[in-house]
Amino acid sequence: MHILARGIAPRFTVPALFLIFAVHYFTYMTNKPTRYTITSALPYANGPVHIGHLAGVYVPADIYARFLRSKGENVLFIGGSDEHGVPITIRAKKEGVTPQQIVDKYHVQIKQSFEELGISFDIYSRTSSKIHAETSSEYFKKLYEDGKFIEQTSEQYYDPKAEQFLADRYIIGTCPKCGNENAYGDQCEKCGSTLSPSELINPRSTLSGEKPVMKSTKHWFLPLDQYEPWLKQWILEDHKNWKTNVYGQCKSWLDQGLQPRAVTRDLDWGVPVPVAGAEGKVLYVWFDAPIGYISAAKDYFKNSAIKAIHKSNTWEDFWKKDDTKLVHFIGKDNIVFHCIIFPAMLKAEGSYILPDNVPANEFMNLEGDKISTSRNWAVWLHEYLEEFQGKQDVLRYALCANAPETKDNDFTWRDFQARNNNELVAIYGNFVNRALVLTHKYYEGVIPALGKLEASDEGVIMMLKEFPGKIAASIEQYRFREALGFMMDLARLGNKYLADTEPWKIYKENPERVKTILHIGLQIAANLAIVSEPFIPFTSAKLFTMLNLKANTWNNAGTIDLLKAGDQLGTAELLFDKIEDATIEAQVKKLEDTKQANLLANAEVKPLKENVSFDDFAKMDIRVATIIAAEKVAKTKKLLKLTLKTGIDERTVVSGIAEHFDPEKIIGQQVSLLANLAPREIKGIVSQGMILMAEDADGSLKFVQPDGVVNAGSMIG
Ligand code: B3M
Ligand code: ZN
Repeated sequence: MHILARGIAPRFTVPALFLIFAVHYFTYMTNKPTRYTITSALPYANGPVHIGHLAGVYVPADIYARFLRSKGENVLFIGGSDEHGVPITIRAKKEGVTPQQIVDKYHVQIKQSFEELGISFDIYSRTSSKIHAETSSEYFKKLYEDGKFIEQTSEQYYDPKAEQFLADRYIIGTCPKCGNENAYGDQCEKCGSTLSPSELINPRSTLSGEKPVMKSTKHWFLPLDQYEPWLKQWILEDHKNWKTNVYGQCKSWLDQGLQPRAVTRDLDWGVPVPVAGAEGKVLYVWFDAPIGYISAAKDYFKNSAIKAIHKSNTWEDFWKKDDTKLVHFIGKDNIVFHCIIFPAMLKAEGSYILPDNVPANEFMNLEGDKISTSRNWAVWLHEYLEEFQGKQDVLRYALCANAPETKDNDFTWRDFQARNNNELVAIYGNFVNRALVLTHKYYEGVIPALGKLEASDEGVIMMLKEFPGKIAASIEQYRFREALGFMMDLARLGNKYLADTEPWKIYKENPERVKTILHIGLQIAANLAIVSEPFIPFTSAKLFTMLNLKANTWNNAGTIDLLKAGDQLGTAELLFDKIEDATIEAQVKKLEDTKQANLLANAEVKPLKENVSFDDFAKMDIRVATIIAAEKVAKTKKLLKLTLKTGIDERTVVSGIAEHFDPEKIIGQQVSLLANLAPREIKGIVSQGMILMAEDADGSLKFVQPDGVVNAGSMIG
């Protein structure tokens, strides 16, 4: 009133003031959603989940959801199994079971392992459910009736032997972009290009291995080209704030120009196309799967008790109201589907909101190699949970600390060990343990009162105040690694505070001072319990119990009012323990065994050469020789000059093994020498003979040598 009376009132009319208010209110509303719909990619239910999925999608999504809930926001966090698509039918065929049996098995396994890792879905649904069949079917029908599709009959590959059209992964051939001979009809896994079956060179059916024929079939297409101008505006202009990897991929798709995209397939596994004349056809898996997010919300709200948690909202509030913020968590291979195709579907339907952001991650590699299900090159979640019981948070922490947010990253077991031992144990665990153990020791676990503050206390209290806001800002911008780093900095702050004030040293001479120090230390630990909850929820829960901390949320953090002097703490327990070298070595060994098994399985065995006569063989003089000197041939990469003792002479042999052996280390070794091979000049050196080598599947070389030392010159034959 005062301000109005003094300054503003004379210059602004009432309608103008209202306008200012309305604009502010509007910005407030647009900045601050009323509710959040958070989706995470629906994993195909044809195999277990691995660390790549977790680091890329589920760990960040869960951090985001937990953080928002801690802030008191109204959150619907959606997950579920993607149970359609060709990979599932192929797998079923291979195992001689039905597709339903495959998805039943993996849906249960995946759901359970997510639960054990603490991924806090409100609902984990599935796309083979009745509610999803209805929802996706109605969705298609609406677009169909509104004339949003184009109908096209075209020639497609057909396998006459299997009597089936060859969609997507039923067809393989050579990739036109990179030459990979085993590219799928929808994608080349080697170079990542999205393909259509007609682009494959030398196509073959994965069902019969035969060359397919062309046969005409009718399908429905979503004319993406019609949405191109709108998408260009919506993404390239209105969403410049999207992550650069996401924005960049979208831009490159849009720059290339969009084509109509078939949303139906000739298959017998999926949601039947709900229009006349579409017998034997189902919805394309990438049409029905994202609608799965919507079905999941419906599925969830079927249970009326649920509504209470969500402020009496309905599923529609989470999907159709403008003050709902929709965020899709996905991996980079799903960007086009979530940023271009699904938004076009939503736009075509007309009554749904669009994603506010799609913070896709890049890929997590494993020990320097791309994660691969077919090569079993992965750390599988269900195995981890079994082998590292009670260590869910260590995996969550290591994956977030190393998350592939801006570029592909590498998970190594050594890094995992270091994150645990040097960070969780040495910083977080150590700080909390010191604060609690000392309070138990000096005050029988009763929280001491805060006394007079010194400058160091005030400094720490001031810094503490900044943390919740700083961590929140990073999470809100999907910078989870950075947020995790700040969370750990708070533990560092606590650690340093205790190290600097040394309560254990001054307890005897100054017990009053120690009360203040431990009071503040415990309050920092309580703050840590709150702000670490999104990242390491199991640890946070333990810490809540140990501190006897009452339900407290993000909004209370940043102060030293979380705990009350005089309250009793719970028992102190170690939050983390050291992971020993032997544990890590066992995991590394497991991966090495996998690598070896893959090599053997894929080893190409050379075909047999033509027969030779015994006389031909007998002409060869093969004998044991001992290496007495070895050196690299100057200016070459591959050549070693060997001096061999052959029993009859000492001679020089030039051998192309320099990349495999250290010259100094092979002196004294015995080798097999083809001694009567005609001499040949190599790089100016006369080579008299050739030593025999065995080449392993991985290209490594080994000497062919007697299994014990024999006289140089001993004949082989
Ligand atoms: N099933 C694809 C994938 O795992 C997938 C995602 C669907 S999200 C709607 O890459
Ligand atoms: Zn390729």
